[in-house]
Amino acid sequence: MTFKLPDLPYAADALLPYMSEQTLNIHHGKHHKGYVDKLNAAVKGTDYEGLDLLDVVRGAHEKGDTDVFNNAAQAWNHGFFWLCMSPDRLDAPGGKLASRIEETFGSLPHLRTKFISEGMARFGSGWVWLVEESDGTLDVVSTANGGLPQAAGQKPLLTCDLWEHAYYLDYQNARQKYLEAFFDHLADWTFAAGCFEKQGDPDILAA
Ligand code: MN3
Repeated sequence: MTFKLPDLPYAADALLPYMSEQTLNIHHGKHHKGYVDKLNAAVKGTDYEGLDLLDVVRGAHEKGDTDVFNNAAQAWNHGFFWLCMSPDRLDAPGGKLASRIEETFGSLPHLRTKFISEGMARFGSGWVWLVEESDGTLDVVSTANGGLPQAAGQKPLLTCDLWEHAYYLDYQNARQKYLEAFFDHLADWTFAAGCFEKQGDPDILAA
């Protein structure tokens, strides 16, 4: 069994004008595919072969298998990231996630400020996440490189890719403009609310 590159859940031009077709094609077809291909090469003939992607991530994290971890985590992170955006998004979350955001951050604009500032504060490559802690409270965290919140026992609800390959063609060095566009025009609150309401890890193959 080998890991497969999941299809984008929308057309490559569906996120215009906030994310270009060129960015999505290169990001998905070259970067994401590269992580999947390198992961398949790295697990071939090892105990990781045949495991679910997140089990590979967890096992490699525990054993300190850096190459397997980096590629498995990046394969998972990108599959999750595509689902965190939608051309048919709602401007705000509903249901239980909406009330938990108010309880934790005070309001959606306060979460927005925290999400963007956390994304700006991450030096170099990584990811910014809205997560649920094990006690049910929410937080905004960032991880370096391929890191993901499950490694810290947190459940991811929403993420934005902070690697330059995610935004450089469209925003050049203006990471803040990219983060603002993600939060205001791309973030799929329906998906985040679904992750929040479901038990267990978000299923990146569910779309
Ligand atoms: Mn990326």
